[in-house]
Amino acid sequence: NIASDRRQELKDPSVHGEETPEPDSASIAASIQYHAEFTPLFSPEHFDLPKAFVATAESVRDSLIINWNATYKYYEKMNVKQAYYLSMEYLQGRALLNAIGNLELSGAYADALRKLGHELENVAGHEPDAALGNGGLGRLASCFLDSLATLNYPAWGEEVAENWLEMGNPWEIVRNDVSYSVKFYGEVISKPDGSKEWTGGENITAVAYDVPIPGYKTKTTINLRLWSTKVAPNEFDLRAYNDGDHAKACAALKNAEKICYILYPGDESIEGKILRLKQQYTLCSASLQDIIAHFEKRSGKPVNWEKFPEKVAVQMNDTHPTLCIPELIRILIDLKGLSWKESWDITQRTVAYTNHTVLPEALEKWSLDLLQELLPRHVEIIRMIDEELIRTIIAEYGTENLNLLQHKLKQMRILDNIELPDSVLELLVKPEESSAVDSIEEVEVSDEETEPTDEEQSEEQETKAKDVVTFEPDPNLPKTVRMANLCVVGGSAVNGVAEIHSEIVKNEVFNEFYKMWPEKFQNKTNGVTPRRWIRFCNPVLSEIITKWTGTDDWVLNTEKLSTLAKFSDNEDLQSEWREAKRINKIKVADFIKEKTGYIVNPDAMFDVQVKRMHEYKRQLLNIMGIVYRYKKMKEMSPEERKARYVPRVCIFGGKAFATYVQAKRIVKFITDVGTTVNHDADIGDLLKVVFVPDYNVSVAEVLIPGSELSQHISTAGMEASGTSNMKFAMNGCILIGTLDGANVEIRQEVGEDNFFLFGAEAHEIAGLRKERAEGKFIPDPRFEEVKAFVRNGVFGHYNYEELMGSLEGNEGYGRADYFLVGKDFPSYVECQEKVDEAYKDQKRWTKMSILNTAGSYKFSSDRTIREARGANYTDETMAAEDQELN
Ligand code: B1H
Repeated sequence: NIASDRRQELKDPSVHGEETPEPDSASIAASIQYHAEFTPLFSPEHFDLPKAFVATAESVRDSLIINWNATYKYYEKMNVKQAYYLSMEYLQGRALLNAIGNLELSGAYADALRKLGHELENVAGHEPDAALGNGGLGRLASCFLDSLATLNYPAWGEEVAENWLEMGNPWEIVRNDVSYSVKFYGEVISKPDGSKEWTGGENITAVAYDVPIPGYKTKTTINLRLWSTKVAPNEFDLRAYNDGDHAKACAALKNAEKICYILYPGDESIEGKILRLKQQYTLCSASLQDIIAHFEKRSGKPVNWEKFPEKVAVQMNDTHPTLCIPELIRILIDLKGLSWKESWDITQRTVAYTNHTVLPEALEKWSLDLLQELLPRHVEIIRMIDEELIRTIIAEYGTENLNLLQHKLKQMRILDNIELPDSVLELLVKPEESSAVDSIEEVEVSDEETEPTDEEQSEEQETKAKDVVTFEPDPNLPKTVRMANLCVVGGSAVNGVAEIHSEIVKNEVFNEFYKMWPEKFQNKTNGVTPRRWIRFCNPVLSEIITKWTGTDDWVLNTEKLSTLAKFSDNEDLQSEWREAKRINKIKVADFIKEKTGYIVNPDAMFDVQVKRMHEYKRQLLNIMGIVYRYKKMKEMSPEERKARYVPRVCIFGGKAFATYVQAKRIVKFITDVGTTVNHDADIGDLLKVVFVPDYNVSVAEVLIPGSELSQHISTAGMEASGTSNMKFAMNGCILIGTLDGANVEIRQEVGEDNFFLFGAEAHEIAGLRKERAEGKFIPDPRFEEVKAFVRNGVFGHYNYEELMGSLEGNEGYGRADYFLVGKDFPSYVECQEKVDEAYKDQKRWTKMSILNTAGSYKFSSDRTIREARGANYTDETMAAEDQELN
């Protein structure tokens, strides 16, 4: 196919005009020296490591800029459809080794730096970890950029930047000529010709900072555009300044800049909420203005707006960039003069939405009042979209059965608990019947999204005869805007991130929408880049894989990994495989010593759970299991202990959201258990418990290659996908986990025998919670024993009542063991005993490990991106492009 062949041309340097000579170590050394001298960020005295890092990064950046300019020149020439990935988060991690690895210049850079007196590895270690995100959602965005560049697809990432670097960032390039004004507050004025103008308020300027993203073994280098905020030119109050009121004069300055001070403000306070909303809107407004300006430039005059969805695709990474829907409509109507109908149609065809969570508390809702104040014009537009939706629902279900209609509206409307527009009310009530619709009564529809939405049951609910129906809002409930509903309605597609998750999205969370628009719903199982997550973070294993698969082609075509399976019993491979793991474990042991002071034995099993701290991820189940193990060990004779247990190092890591108290209690509990167990002379190397501080991408790159058992133990149905599970499997770790998220597919691929499965399944959870709530759950005695042990103060006298109580549902602890730690505890500890058994047989364990790497090939983000492109970049799009070019 011609268009895709053209994409491939980018790999060929000749398409970029003059051949640039491949740099050698001498020219690289000269370039590094040049940057140390002429583009310094430090004083000139010593060429020490921080300085060597910056100068090296600047020299790499030069190479990237050449490819990057060529890439976009080519995309302009071809006038390709461009994908924009809008994300509030990118967890890029370090870039240096990744970039020179992609450029295939690792050897040359190592030589060059050696000439200058440094080791590449040490220089690279001085790069700060770019953590513009929280967890999986942000890291996924970064893996996608890597795959998009590697596969030579025209794409562009956008986000608002946190002001995260104290030393300056050698990778980003400020574009002072690319800036847009972003407005907050103000008012909407209706003009005589019927058009609207949003004026006044507070204006800030968003400035573009670009970061080049290189692909692997290709010249294609795409862009990550970060938006920084500064005060708008006429907002600085010079008169106040001159009059000596510096505080007043500087207020606008601070106000603009604080949007980028922190990644995610704690949102308990109203100030935190406003700041977060400003961040989201800044991303959406600056990006949409930028995307539209670029489209207009390419389109020439007069602009053919009809073509917009053929040239632009906007993918929203969760609901955080939802405001790009009303923002696109606002620009098209208010600034470009299109009609509502045209603008709404263009928007729906341009935008698509990825859902990453089904947790009710994580589905974003904004207070209508807050939105109204900050973005009054957008609220008008959202009301129009809501009305459009209501009309669609009425067209679909009629007005005969008002109970049914009320139920549908309650589930689907974007505006929650807000009166129907008058024009709609008129449709519902024939004048003589008007009294039937004014009394207030709640229809009995449960909001519990985890409840089984058995088809029959829900149909029955919908049609349950009711005497009176009301469409009036409840004055006691808040008026909110449901961002996920807006995304589903405003976009052309909705996807979940693993098969089981996409099923839950269709059958539970957005079931009403699914019934109306089944064709909108898709699955795109997550993936991770095999460059960063095998090739670069695990060079020893990579060498073995290349040797045994006969080529290094697996880095691009991970299907080749599956050929390892046929050697899984081979003794030579097995011993090389174990040796590689040991080398990586020693690195982990050194790292633990450096960060925590604990000394761990590299011959023990390394058992790891690293991820955001969250109750549904059940770090609490893991640590309760460890406490059980510890208690049993203490009850045994030394001989029995030794015979029964495999020495283990249990490693935890992860951050909690700033205001998440329960998550922090769990961290405290883990470190307290570590303090007791690690100093217990009876136990010695048989059990160590370590909490690694400051978990981030760089820490993951050390821990994952050196892990053996990896825990993915969320309450079934709650983890949308997980992505570290994929990274661990790729690196030959064996997973212990529930049937949740991508675990389900990983187990399918690596084989049941090579996955430690336990716990209740997703379809059982609602019933089990009900049983708990009714007091019918009988806890396992082993679980009772562990709680009592903790309460006895074995791990110190921190108030463990809050934690233990939450597992019982005592008065005052809210949802009784909502995450079912108690329920899954027995099957978890029994499964852990099987893990010990398996580990004792090192041949068996190594085979399982090899089969995990071999079976992980599906989880490359290249596969995810190819699937997404298949859905988006249709044959028609390509045919249109080809026609345009001919
Ligand atoms: C995921 C989030 C998330 N889902 C709100 N949702 C945030 C929600 O700052 N916020 O407000 C930040 C992040 N993150 C994760 O996405 C899922 O829990 C994982 O299961 C999934 O693998 C990952 C990528 O799809």
